Amino acid sequence: MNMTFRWYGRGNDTVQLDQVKQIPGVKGIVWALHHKPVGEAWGKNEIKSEVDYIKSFGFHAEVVESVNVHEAIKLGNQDRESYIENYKQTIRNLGEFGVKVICYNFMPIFDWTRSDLFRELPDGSTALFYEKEIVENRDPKELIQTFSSYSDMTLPGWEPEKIGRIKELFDAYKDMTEEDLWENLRYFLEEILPVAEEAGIKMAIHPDDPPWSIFGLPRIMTGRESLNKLLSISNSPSNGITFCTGSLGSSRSNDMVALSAEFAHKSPFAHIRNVKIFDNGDFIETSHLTSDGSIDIKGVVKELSAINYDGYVRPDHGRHIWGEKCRPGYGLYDRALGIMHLLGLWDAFQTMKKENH
Ligand code: DNO
Repeated sequence: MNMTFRWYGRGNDTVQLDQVKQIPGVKGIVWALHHKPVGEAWGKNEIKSEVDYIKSFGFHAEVVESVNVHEAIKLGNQDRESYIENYKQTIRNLGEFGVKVICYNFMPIFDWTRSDLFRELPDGSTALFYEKEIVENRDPKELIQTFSSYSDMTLPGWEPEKIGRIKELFDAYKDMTEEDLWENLRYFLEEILPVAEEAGIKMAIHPDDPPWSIFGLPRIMTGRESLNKLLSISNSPSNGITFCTGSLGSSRSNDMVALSAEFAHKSPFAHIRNVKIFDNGDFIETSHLTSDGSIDIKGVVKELSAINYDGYVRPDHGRHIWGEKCRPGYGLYDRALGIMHLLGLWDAFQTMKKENH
């Protein structure tokens, strides 16, 4: 496995790359041009500048998370064509600078959703929390306002420009069914996959987080059935999955060890993190340790080791520990602990495999 670390860019992250450099085993930085408005093509000069900077620390810059998909494409609007053209241009430009994987998602309006960014855990640290009751009864506008005004660092997926358009967006999705959304995803993929193949890039769809419908909006990347359906759209080697244990795993109906066995080989990128699910369906993010949450992280890494997984992996959201002030879920300390845990498991499983041969 090719260990990576997500970073939000110069002046846009509390974590610096010389700090990441001191985490053992990290080979690459997962990046994006976070200042680009969704839908605009990424230019070569701006890509080069970011890639050069990342490489100057000795990291590779082969994974981009995310190139976000404009709502017009998800809605299947007439003006989707120009946004798809821009997306293709971005793919080509990223390919020129050695990018191998692009993570994207197809969630209407909202990306990842939580009710609380700093819920206290029993050990005094804080983490992202999802309280069903609150999310289901809250006005989505209020939620978006809270999250987008959290700090001067925009949370990905909660860009303030959405606030002004929220009513218009909800109206646009009013009659959309899951089938319609699938159809728009299929259309998008059929357009972009040949371009991605030519550019040597794998597209890796991120599952919905949480993997169920919120605010009455359709959500389609939710579990085993949807992953199979996605793969059935095209057998292009560029049609892949971002295997996110925490997103899929916040639903009890998803057995993450079984899903790793089935889908790891179609997942060029994996996000590995743990969540603890409560009896009423609420969930909180925890440390990466299996015993701290509801997901068998050890079992997932064992499956990855079984196929000598050579895709990119990153620890996902960590807790906020030791008083660190950071982007919610994206501090240095707990993700560094997560990396050491994942690499420790990996080393142990790989060694056992060799000894058994
Ligand atoms: C949240 C992330 C998501 C993810 C996108 C991928 O922390 O897991 O925002 O990057 O959904 O497109």
